[in-house]
Amino acid sequence: MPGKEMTFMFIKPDGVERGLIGEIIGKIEKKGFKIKALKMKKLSVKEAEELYSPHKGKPFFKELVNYVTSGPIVGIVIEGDQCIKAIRKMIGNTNPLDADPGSIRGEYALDLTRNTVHASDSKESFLREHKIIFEEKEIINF
Ligand code: FUP
Repeated sequence: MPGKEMTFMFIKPDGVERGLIGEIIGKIEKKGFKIKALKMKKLSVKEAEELYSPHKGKPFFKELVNYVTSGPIVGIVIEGDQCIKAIRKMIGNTNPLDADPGSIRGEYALDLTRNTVHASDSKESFLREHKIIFEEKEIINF
């Protein structure tokens, strides 16, 4: 596979609360991508601030950290051909009202903050973000 790479995604508290874990993971698997690591956890404030550190100082930062620590999330490491770009396309625009109807945010979300999923937007983001949730030994090679 020439463009094989990994990306990081997590299902946010609204997605977990509404019982969308299976549907979201199902979409990733049906697309042909491989799940390499999976973990449900409640983020600490420190972990959430680290995850969203590029947005530190922005007016929505505190609300975002409060929200993302309000309930459990499901972290996912995904592998496949050009999966960084492909998964970003599958999750849709940040604002669910602008997300394509077939995308995860387009299908399941209405609110800019409670927008159901996150996915890394670059290799650098993947490398930084997945380490907040996963240890390297938790990524399974098979
Ligand atoms: P994305 O990469 O699509 O998750 O979008 P961004 O990195 O631009 O934003 C990070 C998170 O901040 C998004 F999930 C939504 C949230 N956000 C707000 O809550 N309010 C805003 O005004 C902008 C973004």
